[in-house]
Amino acid sequence: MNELGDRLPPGQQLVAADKWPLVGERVPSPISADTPWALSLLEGDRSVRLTLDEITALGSEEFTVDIHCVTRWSRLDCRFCGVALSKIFDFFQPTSSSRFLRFVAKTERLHSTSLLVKDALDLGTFLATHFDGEPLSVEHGGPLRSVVPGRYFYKSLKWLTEIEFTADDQLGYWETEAGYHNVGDPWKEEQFIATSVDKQLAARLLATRRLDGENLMGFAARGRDLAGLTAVDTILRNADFCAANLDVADFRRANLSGAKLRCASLQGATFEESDIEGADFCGADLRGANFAGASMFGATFVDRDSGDAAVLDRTTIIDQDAVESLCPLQQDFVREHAA
Ligand SMILES: Nc1nc2c(c(=O)[nH]1)N[C@H]1C(S)=C(S)[C@@H](COP(=O)(O)O)O[C@H]1N2
Ligand SMILES: [Mo]
Repeated sequence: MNELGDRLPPGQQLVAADKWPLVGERVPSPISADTPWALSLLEGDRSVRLTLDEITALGSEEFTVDIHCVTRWSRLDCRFCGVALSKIFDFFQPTSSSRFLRFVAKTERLHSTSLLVKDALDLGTFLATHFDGEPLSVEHGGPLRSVVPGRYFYKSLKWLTEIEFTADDQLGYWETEAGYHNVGDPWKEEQFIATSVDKQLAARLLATRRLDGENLMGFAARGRDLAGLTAVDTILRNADFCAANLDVADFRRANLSGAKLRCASLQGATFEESDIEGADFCGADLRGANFAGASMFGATFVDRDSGDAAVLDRTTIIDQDAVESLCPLQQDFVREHAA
C-alpha cells in the first residue's frame, strides 16, 4: 500500500499533475461551432434530439472524478461540469425492457460502448461539457462526452451524439476489436476478456518460436525458454511472459499492451514500433533492448510497492518522448538508468 492506497486501483499509477494523455481515435473532422451539436436519444422507433443548450437546461452540475485508463495511468480529482444521466432520464424515460444503453460517437467508425442502465445510473454517469471551468476540448471529446465514474476510461465516450436504449447488450468498439472487458471495473482489474488460444496452436507456436502475425491475445507463456522468439506484427495484448527467457526476441510492431513481462530476460530484444502501453517490465532484464518508436504510456519498469526493478543500462534504447509519456516515478527510474 502507498499513501494513495485507497484511491489508486491495483497496478495504476498517477500521471504528472499537468498531463492528460489522449487515447483512442483521432478528433473527428469537421467539428465546428456552426454545425450545432445534437444528442439523439433512441429507443425502438421513439427518438428525440437535444441541442447542447437543451441538455444543459436539464441542470448542469460539477463532478469531481478519478480517471483510470486501462493502460495503467490514472488522474485524480478531474473537475468536470455536465448533466447527470439521471436528469436525461427525467426527460426521456426508457421502458423497463431496455436494460442496456449504448453510447455512440459522431466519428467515422461510429465508436461505441455500452453498459447496463442500472450500472450507469448507480455509478453516477454524466454527460460532460466542461473541464476545469473551460468548455471540454475537442481532443478530449468536446463538446460532449459521457463519463462513467468507477469504470476504466474506455467506457467514457468522446464526441457523444447518440444514446440508444436496448433490450440486449451490444459490444462496443474496444470490447469487440481489442477484447476489452465489457464491464471494466478497475478495482477488479477487469481489463481484457481472457482468450483461450487453442492449445495445439499454442504448443506448435511455442515449439517453433515463430509467432509472427498471429492474434494471440492473452497468450500464456510464463517461465518458458523462448530465446530468439520472433513475434513481428503479433497481437499479444495481455499476454503473460513473466520470467520467460526472451533474449534477442523480435517484437517489432507487436501489440503488447497490458502484457506481463515481469522478471523476463529480454537482453537484446527489440520492441521497435511496438505498442507496450500498460505493459509490466518490473524486474525484467532489458540490457541491450531496443524500444525505438514504441508507444509506452503507462508501462512500468519499477514496482512502487515491492521495489522490483528492471535492469536498464546505456545499451537500452528508449526514445526521449516515450520516456516523457511515462508516469513520474517510472520516468525518474528510466532516466536514472538508461542513457
Ligand atoms: N469516441 C471515442 N471515445 C473514446 C475512445 C475512442 O477511441 N473514441 N477511446 C476511449 C479510451 S480507450 C480512453 S482511455 C478514453 C481516453 O480519453 P482521453 O483521450 O480524453 O484521455 O476515451 C475513451 N473514449
Ligand atoms: Mo483506454
